[in-house]
Amino acid sequence: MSKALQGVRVVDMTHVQAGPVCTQMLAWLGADVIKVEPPRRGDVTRSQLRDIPDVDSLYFTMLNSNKRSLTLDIKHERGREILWELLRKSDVLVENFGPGALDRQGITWERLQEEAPRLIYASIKGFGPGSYEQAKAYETIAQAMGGAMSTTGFEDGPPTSTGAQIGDSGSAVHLLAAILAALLQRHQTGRGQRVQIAMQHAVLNLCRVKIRDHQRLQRGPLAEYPNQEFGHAVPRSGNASGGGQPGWALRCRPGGPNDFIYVIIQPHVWDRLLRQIGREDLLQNPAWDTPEARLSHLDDVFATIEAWTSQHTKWEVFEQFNAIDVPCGPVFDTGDIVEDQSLRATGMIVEVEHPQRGSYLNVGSPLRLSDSSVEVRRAPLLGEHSDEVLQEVLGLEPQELEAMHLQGVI
Ligand code: CAO
Repeated sequence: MSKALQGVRVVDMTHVQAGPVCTQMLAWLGADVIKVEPPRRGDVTRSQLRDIPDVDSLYFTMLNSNKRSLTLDIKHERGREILWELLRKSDVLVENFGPGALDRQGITWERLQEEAPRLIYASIKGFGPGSYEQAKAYETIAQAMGGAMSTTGFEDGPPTSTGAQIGDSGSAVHLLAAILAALLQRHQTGRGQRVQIAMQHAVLNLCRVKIRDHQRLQRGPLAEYPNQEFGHAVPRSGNASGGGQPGWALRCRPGGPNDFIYVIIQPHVWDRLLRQIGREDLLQNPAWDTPEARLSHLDDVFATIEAWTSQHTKWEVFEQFNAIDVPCGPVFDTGDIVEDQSLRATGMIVEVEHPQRGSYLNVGSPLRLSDSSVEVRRAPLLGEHSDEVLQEVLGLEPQELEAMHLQGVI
């Protein structure tokens, strides 16, 4: 079967999380992703959070599948020459170094347009042009500055980061969309273009509803929030749904840290819900009957449902509430995720063989295309494809490769 991005060559100068997640998706879609890494050390994540001594970490292997690895010292003159040759023969360059890192090596947008006019030059930085432009950024910094942290957590606790990597992986998804659009536009114009994503912007894009609520707040308290007091900014609202229908995480049996189910109250299934939890006595009670009436005592409403859910496991509640069409979701802990049969069966959790670590689990591709299937292949070892890539793409001779190995260029 052909792949959506077959024939697209990507020079992947990404590191850590944000960039690699984007190029991993390009690779899943069939692009030839050549990860260019500093010789000897490679992407810093190869050796971060190692669980097995001297073996590429899961941090690296889970973010770099389906790629080829080329070691190349871009601070060495010959290394930079090789990089330029590669860029002239490629479609996309992706990088997420700190501000100015590639410029310092003479790899500028101006020169790229001259040397490789069809190349799409894609970057992730912490921030867009302006006051914060020169600052480096990591996941939680983007969460802090994009509006996520101040709105996450409980009212009486500190700003909280979310486990979902919306700063890094969230930026990666935005960058993917932008690169694909640029590839499409190149069909019309014949030209590449500069593609940039700021992590702060990506997080803010994901916090859109909180800015909606900020503006609503200027006209009065937010009735659907569980909070009693409101200041000038949107408060942390714990597990409130944030949408038009109220929701909350409710305790289940046996009461472990993740024995919770998230339940949303849709008005048209409210009666069924009351019957299911044995509270027919509340049917037609004016204080409980309409969404507006319930809004003023949501704590009480959810405590009433919880009195029933806490007698059942989250799986039992899921089954019984689904049977009556009540939207709900058990809180999956990471053990639940990796053992879930439907996630395994649909390829969202896949087992991959690795020559150094044996088998490991990877999160598969959520991108489902009927004409471009994804087979997750293990991440490359450092420099595993250096000779292969330089021979195949640039036609370098074995003697030249040997000399470059000796000089430490590759
Ligand atoms: N050969 C030789 N040198 C190489 C190389 C290669 N193949 N690839 C990269 N390098 C060098 C760069 O030239 C640069 O060197 P200089 O600093 O001397 O110019 C250096 O490696 C990388 O610099 P950096 O600023 O990117 O690295 P850092 O560890 O200090 O900062 C980070 C890391 C993530 C904070 C920074 O890269 C950043 O802000 N990136 C943009 C935002 C981002 O993507 N953050 C997501 C991080 S994931 O949580």
